[in-house]
Amino acid sequence: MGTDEAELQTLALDVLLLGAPQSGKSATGNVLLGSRDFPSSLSLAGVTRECQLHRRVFPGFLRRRGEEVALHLRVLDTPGYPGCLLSPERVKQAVAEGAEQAFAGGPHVVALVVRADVPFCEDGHQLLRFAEELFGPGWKSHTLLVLSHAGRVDQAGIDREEYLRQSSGPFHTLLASLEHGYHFVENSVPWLQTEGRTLLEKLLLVTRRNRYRRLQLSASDSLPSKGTVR
Ligand SMILES: Nc1nc2c(ncn2[C@@H]2O[C@H](COP(=O)(O)OP(=O)(O)OP(=O)(O)O)[C@@H](O)[C@H]2O)c(=O)[nH]1
Ligand SMILES: [Mg+2]
Repeated sequence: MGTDEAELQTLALDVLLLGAPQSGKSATGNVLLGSRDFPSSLSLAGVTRECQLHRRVFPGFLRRRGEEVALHLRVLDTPGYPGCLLSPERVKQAVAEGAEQAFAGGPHVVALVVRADVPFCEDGHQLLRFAEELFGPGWKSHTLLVLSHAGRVDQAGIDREEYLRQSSGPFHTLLASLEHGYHFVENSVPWLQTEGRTLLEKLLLVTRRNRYRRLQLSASDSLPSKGTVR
């Protein structure tokens, strides 16, 4: 098989997870990979202290021109922002370096993980500014809002879409500003791969709409350098 042919039969998807501490970033990464590769647990201190990359190949994930295409998924997990133990500058530097090392040219898509069951307030604003500082204003066109803890909405007996329609303030503004919308996940389910499949498909759709262009990091002079990080 020639290189061109091999490339036709594979599809790369590089996903960057961003979110506040304990929002469910690592658990969402696990759902995407269908594994428990990323350490994920309840913690007051925050679990993920540095970026971590995991990958998985899904043979025959989709069909193209009658041929099976394998999905080559890479997921970069990151420390939460704004963090409790690491300074904002430290997290920014870690994420910028992690993304640069993991993905030549940047990720295809950002999964912005936000808890569906808690209000989106000042921390949320800081998170959005963080994404903008990392990638510039173009970040929104490469981002899918991933609403974790969806089961809490279900348990309250509220229809998920209705729940979002009732939102107001900063969360409503965020929702309205993201052209690719949102996706609910319930990361506590035992069948990770089933829960992850629809999320993967949505992330691929975002990537396809962007014609597989990557999201480039902002020029490094607008990001903290090692010497300036406390
Ligand atoms: N019920 C429920 N629990 C979740 C969900 N997502 C994450 N959790 C739980 O929330 C806690 C934190 O999840 P993590 O995946 O470690 O979150 P994180 O954002 O990676 O956390 P840090 O690395 O500490 O920033 C864990 O106990 C998870 O099991 C979800 O969708 N539903
Ligand atoms: Mg984590």
